[in-house]
Amino acid sequence: MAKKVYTCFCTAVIHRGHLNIINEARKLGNVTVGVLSDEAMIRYNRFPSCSLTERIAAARSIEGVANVIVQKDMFYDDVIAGQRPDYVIHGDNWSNPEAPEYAIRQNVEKCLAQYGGKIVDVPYTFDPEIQKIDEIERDRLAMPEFRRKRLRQLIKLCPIVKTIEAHSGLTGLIAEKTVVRQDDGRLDQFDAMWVSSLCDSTAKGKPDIELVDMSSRLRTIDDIMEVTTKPIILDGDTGGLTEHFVYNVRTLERIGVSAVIIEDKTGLKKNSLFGTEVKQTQDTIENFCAKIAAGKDALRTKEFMIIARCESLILEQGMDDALTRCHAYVKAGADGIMIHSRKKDPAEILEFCDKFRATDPVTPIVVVPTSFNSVTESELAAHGVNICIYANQLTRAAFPAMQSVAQDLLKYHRAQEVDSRLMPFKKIIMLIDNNAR
Ligand code: SPV
Ligand code: MG
Repeated sequence: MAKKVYTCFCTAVIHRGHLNIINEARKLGNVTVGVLSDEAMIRYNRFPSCSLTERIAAARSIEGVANVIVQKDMFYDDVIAGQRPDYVIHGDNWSNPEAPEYAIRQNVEKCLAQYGGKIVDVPYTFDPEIQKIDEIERDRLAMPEFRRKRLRQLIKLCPIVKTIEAHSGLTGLIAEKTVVRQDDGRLDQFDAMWVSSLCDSTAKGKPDIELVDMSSRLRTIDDIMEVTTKPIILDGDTGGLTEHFVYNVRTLERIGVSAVIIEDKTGLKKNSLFGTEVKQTQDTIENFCAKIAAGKDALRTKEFMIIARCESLILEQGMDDALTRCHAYVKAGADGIMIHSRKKDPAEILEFCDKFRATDPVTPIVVVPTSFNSVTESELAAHGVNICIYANQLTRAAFPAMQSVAQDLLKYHRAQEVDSRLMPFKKIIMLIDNNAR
């Protein structure tokens, strides 16, 4: 009987490298291709630039492929248990212990060993043409029409959309490229970026009081967009005057931002983390609803999201006020709500989420666990949260590191003492590749 050969594709475009694997696979037996699901692809590699159905059709169209299935997890356990292939064939790029995929190879080896199956490593095809295809794929994902809708797609696909602050090209690259191997060997990465008013202002040495104007914020967004593909959520502060907001949402929508979050405050906005220590005025429900409705009316796509941020818990107005406001904002057209808290204990936020979800099971909920930082993503997801924003940790990590190096340069009058704390330039260059994305 013909041997069974299995290979998994996590690609939107079939190129010479894949065809080479299929050719090698055919020499060994009947070939089944597993197409990695969207959910697994976004953690493993990058967001798919075409649908699962299209990827399945592409795999089916390859000569010599007998069978196409969907692989739902980046680990092969279920597929191997179901298919019991004699061989799993893969490019040898996963044999390098430093490679993020190495743990996957080890897992496959363990699964196959249970019944005598074997891994076949095919020399990885390094080819400028393949590299070019890969670059074109990434560039496509950076285009406004792909990037803008991606946040809505991620909300559907992910248990929780992990979002990290970015305020420059470099921090954008960290958000884009940081991939870690979890304890269980699976890979993970951030899904989206938050352009924080606090961090964007801080990077410019300015206070977070809506002083950094929209032109400057757009400049920051453009720097990030130049070198990334992941979706962007803009911290839109209060949204400003409604008459200006309607223009600004159109600009953001056109350039490919996915969402703006505006908060229900008026007058000189101060950062929420000051809470009631500084004077802050909450907008009326009517005014804020009118601003949301005007913004929604100005949009030209169904993709861009206007998310309403409620400051009732920050300003100690109580749970009922927070719930009343959020439901009203949704009624006015908000595509999501953000609820914020300054409490160390996440109980207040979780109580809000449970109560909100009791009457609204669908509207996306966003939270920013800066103060209540003991809460985990899975706890938040279990209480109905859709987007978790790590709003300022990169800035707060970089600032003390830079400050202490600056102090020690002054102290020692040479650079040797700080060297062990510095990243070799070679590593930074690897982050900033020629194609930038
Ligand atoms: C920001 O990041 O600018 C925010 C979130 O608005 S917070 O600082 O927590 O208010
Ligand atoms: Mg802000």
